[in-house]
Amino acid sequence: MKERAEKLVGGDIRELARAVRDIDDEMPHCTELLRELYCHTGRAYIIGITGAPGAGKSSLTDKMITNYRNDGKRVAVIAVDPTSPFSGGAILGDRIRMQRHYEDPGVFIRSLATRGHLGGITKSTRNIASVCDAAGYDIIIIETVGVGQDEVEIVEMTDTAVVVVVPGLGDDIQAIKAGILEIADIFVVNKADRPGADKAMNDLRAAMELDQNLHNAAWRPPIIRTIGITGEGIPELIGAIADHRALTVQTADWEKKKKEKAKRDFMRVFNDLVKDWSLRLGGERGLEALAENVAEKALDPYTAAEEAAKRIFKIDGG
Ligand SMILES: Nc1nc2c(ncn2[C@@H]2O[C@H](COP(=O)(O)OP(=O)(O)OP(=O)(O)O)[C@@H](O)[C@H]2O)c(=O)[nH]1
Ligand SMILES: [Mg+2]
Repeated sequence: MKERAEKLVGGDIRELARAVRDIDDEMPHCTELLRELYCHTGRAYIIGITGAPGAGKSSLTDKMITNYRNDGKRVAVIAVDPTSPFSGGAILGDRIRMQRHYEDPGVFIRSLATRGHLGGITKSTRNIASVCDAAGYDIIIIETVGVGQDEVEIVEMTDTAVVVVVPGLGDDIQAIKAGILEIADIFVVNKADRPGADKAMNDLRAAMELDQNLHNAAWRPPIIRTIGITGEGIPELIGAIADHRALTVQTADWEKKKKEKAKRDFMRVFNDLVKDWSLRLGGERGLEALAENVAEKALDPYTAAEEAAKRIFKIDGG
């Protein structure tokens, strides 16, 4: 495993692809690889691109890659679609949208679809981002659809969160309702070539005006107009990301933020581990059997959860 880790850190792309595949398949030996790689992580800058299906996330990402590549940066893209069990369409779409970059050894693109258990996608995304980080990619772009629970967790692992809305369809309003005002560091109104772009800009501005938390904040999320298919507004977007990065790194609580993130990451790794262990509990006191008992009201969920936890930790509780 040490050898695999060394090759990966040394920039071996085949080793990286293999590691990503193994993580995606939830191979048990991945933990050992991640252990080896951990000390090489923490250098990449992680950008989240979130928005409704078809908002233009991949088109924007494609243009951003070009920009970062011209600047000599290596870029990894992880496209996550938690809403689709297969995501064949999305993956194909990404392939077409970012085609020219697939040949570039300085660019690594990978699409993920939900198939494991709930929350599995978040875990895979986090681990794949770590592996890309260790492999020396300067910029990691994580593309996610919508703002479900999984996405919020994914956004939390990014350094700069970009939220993409499009004119019309009431998307902007929906987005504001879903509480993304809190998670967005930068707003993008994409498809600015379409009618209603001004309205979307104004709606966002108005929503931000109402948000008291934003008034005293050191960073007020800028709203940027883009046209994903032509690349209009991309330099402004890249600039805004750089500004946000500079500001967050400068502020006194950057170190604190990093520590909090590390703590949160650890808690998630712990939770994932416990979840994995609990799913392995079999027999008449196994998780499935306990869940069945709860469903039939033969047992209350509190007692059932305690039963399972006691078995995992081999303690008597209390
Ligand atoms: N008119 C117009 N079309 C755009 C713009 N940006 C992207 N599109 C088109 O919108 C469609 C969806 O673009 P994608 O980049 O695949 O969107 P996405 O958000 O990645 O989509 P999913 O990953 O499937 O959720 C494509 O047909 C794009 O060509 C834009 O600024 N203006
Ligand atoms: Mg896409």
